[in-house]
Amino acid sequence: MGDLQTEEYLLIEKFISEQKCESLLQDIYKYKERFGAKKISRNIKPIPLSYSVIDGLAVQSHLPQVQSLYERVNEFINQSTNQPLFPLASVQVGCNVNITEKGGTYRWHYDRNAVTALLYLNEVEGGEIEFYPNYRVTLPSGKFSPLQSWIDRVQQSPFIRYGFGQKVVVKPKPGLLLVMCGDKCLHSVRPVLGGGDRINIVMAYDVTNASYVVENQLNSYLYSSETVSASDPNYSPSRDTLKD
Ligand SMILES: O=C(O)CCC(=O)C(=O)O
Ligand SMILES: [Fe+2]
Repeated sequence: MGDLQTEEYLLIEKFISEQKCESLLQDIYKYKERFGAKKISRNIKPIPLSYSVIDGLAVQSHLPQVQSLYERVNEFINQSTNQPLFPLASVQVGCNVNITEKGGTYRWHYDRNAVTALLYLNEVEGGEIEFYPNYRVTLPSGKFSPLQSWIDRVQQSPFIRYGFGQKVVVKPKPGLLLVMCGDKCLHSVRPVLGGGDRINIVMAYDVTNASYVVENQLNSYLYSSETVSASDPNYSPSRDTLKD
């Protein structure tokens, strides 16, 4: 097995079997039929954020199979890192199911947390994840400062990405697990072109007691349909959130 410190990211085929994927998909569809999923749509350029999410609170109370995978993947990751990682303190954010319909995409971003595991449950046309492993130039002063936002914006421009980045493209497949340093690895999802909804489980981990300056703003941006400031809080934390 690879080591996350030296490998930059890990890609594990058949982390779970096709039957297990089927069983998870059935649970997810049943949940969605009964309770629905929150549709998130933010018109960002060049790639909008357009998908539906079942958040960690719903996972914890209604999707025990998904919740136990969050724990199993945690154990797996801790075999390949020096520093032990934990589920996020925020249950809502820790483990999500993303459902991306035809035409849906996920904008360029970094995650707030250190390590993210993406478990794909099915295959669709399009919907590839694109990422630049360990691409981010991070300031020692922290991930959420205004200067860091500026660096992130510059690094996200196509010119800098094409010139300096080493892009990896991964096509979703049932049972495929991708583990990456989500806060260092710039990533986005290409449009889903057909073949049904793209469904994956997004599992977030971090060192113990990790806290995020952008927490509240980012949560309403990612998990609610309410109107938030036009800019992306991952990149531009407002003065208010910086005071926390
Ligand atoms: O669905 C994917 O492949 C990536 C999703 C993602 O980056 C996220 O939810 O933070
Ligand atoms: Fe992400």
